[in-house]
Amino acid sequence: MDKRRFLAAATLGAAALPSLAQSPEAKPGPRRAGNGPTLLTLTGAIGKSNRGALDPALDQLMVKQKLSFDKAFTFDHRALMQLPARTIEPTLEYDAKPHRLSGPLLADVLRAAGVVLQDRNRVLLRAIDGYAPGMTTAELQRFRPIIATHLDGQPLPLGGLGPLWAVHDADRIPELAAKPLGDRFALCPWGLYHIEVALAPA
Ligand SMILES: Nc1nc2c(c(=O)[nH]1)N[C@H]1C(S)=C(S)[C@@H](COP(=O)(O)O)O[C@H]1N2
Ligand SMILES: [Mo]
Repeated sequence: MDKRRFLAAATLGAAALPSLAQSPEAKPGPRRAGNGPTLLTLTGAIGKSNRGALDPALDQLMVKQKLSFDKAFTFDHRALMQLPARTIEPTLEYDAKPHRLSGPLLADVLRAAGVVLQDRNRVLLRAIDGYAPGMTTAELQRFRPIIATHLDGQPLPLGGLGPLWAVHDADRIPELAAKPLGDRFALCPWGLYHIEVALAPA
């Protein structure tokens, strides 16, 4: 039971608990990692799944962006918050100021979906606007991006850089810090919602 539901149950009193326990709303969905809307869907070479195939009728954004999959692993905000969080403080190109960003490492998100990265893997990080940079396993290990959920302590908003932003600590990665500010974040999609784990041709 989450805190909000716990408080609601406490307000209603103990007598309300049996019916609350029976309401469909109170039951965790069998295929869901949490109770909130899915924020991130992983497809491709994943080792675990908690949802089935793309629904051509209802998965409208994914249909428009021509995704196709027969299974996926999804995270809601809470499932992402349950992974160990890392904080980085890169200077952002948008205002040339350092900002505190926190969230799980992309590597840990992949691991939670049962991905075992090999040298010839590529991950495609797809954003809501269709921007979809690919990263090789080597780049992933060099840049160690996080899936940021918070900026300066506030949840990242949809409409801004969120709800998720794959971003790295550019100031502390010499190969990136050597570039002009405007060239450091090309592999950092804001509005990230889908990750495809691909196997490069051998
Ligand atoms: N969702 C999304 N993320 C993005 C981009 C984009 O077009 N869409 N552009 C990338 C590039 S090429 C750069 S240099 C930086 C800044 O681009 P932006 O001003 O479009 O955010 O964000 C990166 N992340
Ligand atoms: Mo760019």
